[in-house]
Amino acid sequence: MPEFRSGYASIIGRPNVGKSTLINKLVGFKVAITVDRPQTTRNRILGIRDRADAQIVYIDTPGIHKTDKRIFNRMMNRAVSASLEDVDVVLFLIEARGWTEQDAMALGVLKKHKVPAILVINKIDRLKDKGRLLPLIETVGAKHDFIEIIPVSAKTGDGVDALEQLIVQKLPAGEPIFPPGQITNQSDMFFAAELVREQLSRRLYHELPHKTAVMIEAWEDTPELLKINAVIWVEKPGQKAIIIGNKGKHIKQVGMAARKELEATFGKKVYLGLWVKVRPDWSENPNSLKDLGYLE
Ligand SMILES: Nc1nc2c(ncn2[C@@H]2O[C@H](COP(=O)(O)OP(=O)(O)OP(=O)(O)O)[C@@H](O)[C@H]2O)c(=O)[nH]1
Ligand SMILES: [Mg+2]
Repeated sequence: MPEFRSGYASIIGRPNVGKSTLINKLVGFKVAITVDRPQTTRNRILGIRDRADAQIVYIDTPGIHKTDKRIFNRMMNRAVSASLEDVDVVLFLIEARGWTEQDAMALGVLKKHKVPAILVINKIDRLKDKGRLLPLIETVGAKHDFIEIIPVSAKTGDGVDALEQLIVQKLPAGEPIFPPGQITNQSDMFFAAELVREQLSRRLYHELPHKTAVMIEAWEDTPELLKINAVIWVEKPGQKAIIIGNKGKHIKQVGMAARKELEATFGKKVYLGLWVKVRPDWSENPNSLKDLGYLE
């Protein structure tokens, strides 16, 4: 019998490259929400994968973006840096369609940490001409001393088993870090709030500002029914009107879709009450960020 291995693998890269989609595929369960817009993930999320020969603790992180003075943006980039400390391997994600300025900035963050990194080229399902992969591998491979380069599709799962195999080889021998069977470090309440935020972002993609948050205010769990009251925070009154929509149309759609997701996740009937509240500058208020579970 080969020795059991265990360790941490961080997933980093610019916003929207597919980090959260990849962690879900690698873990085999949905642990992170995914939306086709940048800056969806706001904090570090663990996804734990148990194999017969290894336990891999994946860390999903917010997309690396230009830092400014705003607490909210700094908080996200800090979550990335924290995810590069004491990990065994990093998955550095880019998209198959090419290298961008934002990728260069993300690589700059990786370079500040002495940690072995695998270059993962994602979204290869979208690539019509596979011949473009080789030149990309060559140019990006020259920018950093990656230990491996692997093309995948987080969406279809193409290449993901091979990636997992590579990761396991980079882990040290050791006992499981988490009790086998534990999938994530997030609380049910935090994940429920994330599921509401996911539906909100997906449905109001064009209209919605980035600065919305979801706060669970009441949580009552019985064997038959999970009762949740949640408040959507926005920063301006106009944003509240958009989320509610004409005769409550938008918020009803979001509520219905989120309830379905919640019922599938928790395996029981769910009542979901949603309210919208204006809370100016919540994203610049450390106490709010703590209440929302974004600041550790
Ligand atoms: N076609 C295709 N789409 C993908 C793939 N991986 C991710 N996507 C899509 O890309 C979009 C962004 O995916 P996310 O997983 O949320 O990206 P992220 O890197 O976590 O984004 P942030 O959290 O904002 O940094 C979503 O619409 C995904 O469905 C892939 O392999 N192929
Ligand atoms: Mg994400």
